[in-house]
Amino acid sequence: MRLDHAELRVISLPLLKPFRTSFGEMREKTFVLLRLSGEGLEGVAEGVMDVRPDFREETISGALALLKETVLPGVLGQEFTNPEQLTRHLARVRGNRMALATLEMAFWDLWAKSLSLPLSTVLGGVRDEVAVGVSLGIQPSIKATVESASLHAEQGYKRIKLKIQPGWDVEMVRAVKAALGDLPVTVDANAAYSLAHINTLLALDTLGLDYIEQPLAWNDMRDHAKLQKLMLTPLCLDECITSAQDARKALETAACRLVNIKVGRVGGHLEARRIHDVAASFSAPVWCGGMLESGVGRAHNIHLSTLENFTKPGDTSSSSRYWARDIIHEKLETSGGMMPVPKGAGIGVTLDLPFLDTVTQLKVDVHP
Ligand code: OSB
Ligand code: MG
Repeated sequence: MRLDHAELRVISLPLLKPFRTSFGEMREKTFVLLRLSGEGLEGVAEGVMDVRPDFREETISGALALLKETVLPGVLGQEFTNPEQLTRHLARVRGNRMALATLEMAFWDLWAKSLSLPLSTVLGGVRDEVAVGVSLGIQPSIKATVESASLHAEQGYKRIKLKIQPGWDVEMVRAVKAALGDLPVTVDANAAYSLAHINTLLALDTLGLDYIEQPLAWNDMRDHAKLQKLMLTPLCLDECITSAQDARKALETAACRLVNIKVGRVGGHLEARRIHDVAASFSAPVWCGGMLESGVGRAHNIHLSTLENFTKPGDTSSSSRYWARDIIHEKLETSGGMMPVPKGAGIGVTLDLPFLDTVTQLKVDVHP
């Protein structure tokens, strides 16, 4: 596959409801969209970098500059036979996994299209629908949280994940657990705690949570290993894991017992699949996380989630929970907590270009 042209856009989509985590509140989702063309076909992907480096260190402006000035000029006009070959070429870039993932994922879409196969088939997926839960942001009250959790449980979502932070944790989680009965409940702290909060963390350990996601610092596996020793509840790492090597070290040192795989965080589908395989070798389950993606990132996540060891429900819930209007024509909606895998070649979704133009803040063309 010869790569001919790339178009980078910055898109901003208003969220139906603000999404609050321990690191801040999002009212709209701003992201980089890449359209990559070669041999008369087009692959698309979105980056999961944010405007500010408050989830991990990458930013939209940094990723745009790197892609436009360094990474894309290095691949346009070149021939890549498969994603492995592209990834070997990209390995010269240190870090910047989110920026690289944007290109790698667009290439997988393009490559799968050139084979006239769905991405899930090319990746080695084993199912045509994937189990999903929801991630609920920090709400104004416990009552509002219990109501939202119950509503999503009624809609059939397979687990409820609650965002927590110091002061918004044990009491709230206890109330939701009491309302939901046997439905799996998890919490995600987005790195808001330290070992100084050990009493709160040990209280969370008594609540029957399925797992606790990234309680401690975004770059600190060591303290997670200390904490896991003191807890019965499995820890799940998100921010800490950017590669299969990270996942191997985390599982080897028991810093976690399962992994949230975000394809956009780890450099793309190839690395995501390696993490999936490493976890399987430790008999550790994985699940597919989300970053409030538009339909494009959502479709990539769904295809990835068809791999065998994605045995825990992911975060790829219905698009209509996030947007009044998505940037793709297809509807990505769950029923009974199951998200169907989009049919057709590649990621199986198509851009609504007239609408996309109305939400585009910046557009850059890159030629060989
Ligand atoms: O930590 O999983 C996270 C959203 C933005 C940034 C980080 C995270 C999240 C979510 C939402 O939990 C997942 C989703 O609904 O896409
Ligand atoms: Mg998380």
